[in-house]
Amino acid sequence: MEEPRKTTRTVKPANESGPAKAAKSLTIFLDGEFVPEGDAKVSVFDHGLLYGDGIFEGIRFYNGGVFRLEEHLERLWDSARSICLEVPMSRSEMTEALLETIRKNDLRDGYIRLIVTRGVGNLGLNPAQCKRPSVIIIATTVTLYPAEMYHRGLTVVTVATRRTGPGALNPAVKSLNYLNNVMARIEANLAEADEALMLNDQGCIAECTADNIFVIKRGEIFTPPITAGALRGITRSVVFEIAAELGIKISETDISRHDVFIADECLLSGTAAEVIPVIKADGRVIGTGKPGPISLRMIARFREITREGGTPIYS
Ligand code: PXG
Repeated sequence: MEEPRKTTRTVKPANESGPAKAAKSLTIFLDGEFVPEGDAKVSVFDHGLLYGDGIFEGIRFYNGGVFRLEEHLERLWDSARSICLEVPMSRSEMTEALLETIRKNDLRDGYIRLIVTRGVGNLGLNPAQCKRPSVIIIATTVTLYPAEMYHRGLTVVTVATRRTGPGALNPAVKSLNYLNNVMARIEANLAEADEALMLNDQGCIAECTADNIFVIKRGEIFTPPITAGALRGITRSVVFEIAAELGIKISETDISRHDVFIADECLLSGTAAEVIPVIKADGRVIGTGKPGPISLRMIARFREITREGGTPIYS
């Protein structure tokens, strides 16, 4: 019998990532100051904690350069505008704070979590009571899925928890309110799958809990449109660029579970997961059961692109 596969997605603090960094505490940017992680604390009256009222970005840096920083900041500001939150810094101040946080932690490759909460208010949910949003920046190392998962591929299951519809909370807003996705993640864990396929209210596939999805059929790539309930993933946009560069047709279209079952190949994209193949969905083997040729080319090119350029951290 096949061993149940452990789910391995974690973004660990640097001090858990290996003996070399074991003693090092992270330096966190918190409301304009750099503080040791032990002192980086927010109020119990912060509405980010009380109500999930806030927004965030997960950003990677590779080889001393921040990957697609402008796109991430643009999405952060869009999320802020959508929820009537004013980011208490300019874009250039944010960029400098972010780069300085990485420098203070002496990192060249890693992951940034940028969070803007509504800030301290009272116990009522009215954000008008909150005087000033809080900005938190954590720069750390990142633990990927183990390298073998990129060769072997992931398993996914469709979960009963539907992706929040745009009429409730638009999934394009990268808010601190991830309970919808957390519920889906719990279902995937219970089913011992690596990720959860989330459907929208119409029963079409929206995305996974922290990744966008692509299916490949007869040499073409298909992905759900943003209107199906997907986040406008930055990694997703890189997949579009690579497809164009490789001359592979890519289009946005509604995708059903059936389309995944009969696909030749399937891929997920996300900042932490990068581009990773899926080889099983709801117990059905996808294609040959091994990452296919387009997936492998996509992953290889993605790796190259991440190492070229990016916003320089140290010059
Ligand atoms: N869909 C959702 C719902 C997401 O939260 C993506 C797609 C991929 O977007 P990007 O821009 O990263 O290509 C996300 C990404 C993580 C993590 O650690 C990522 C996200 C949220 C929470 C954790 O991978 N967002």
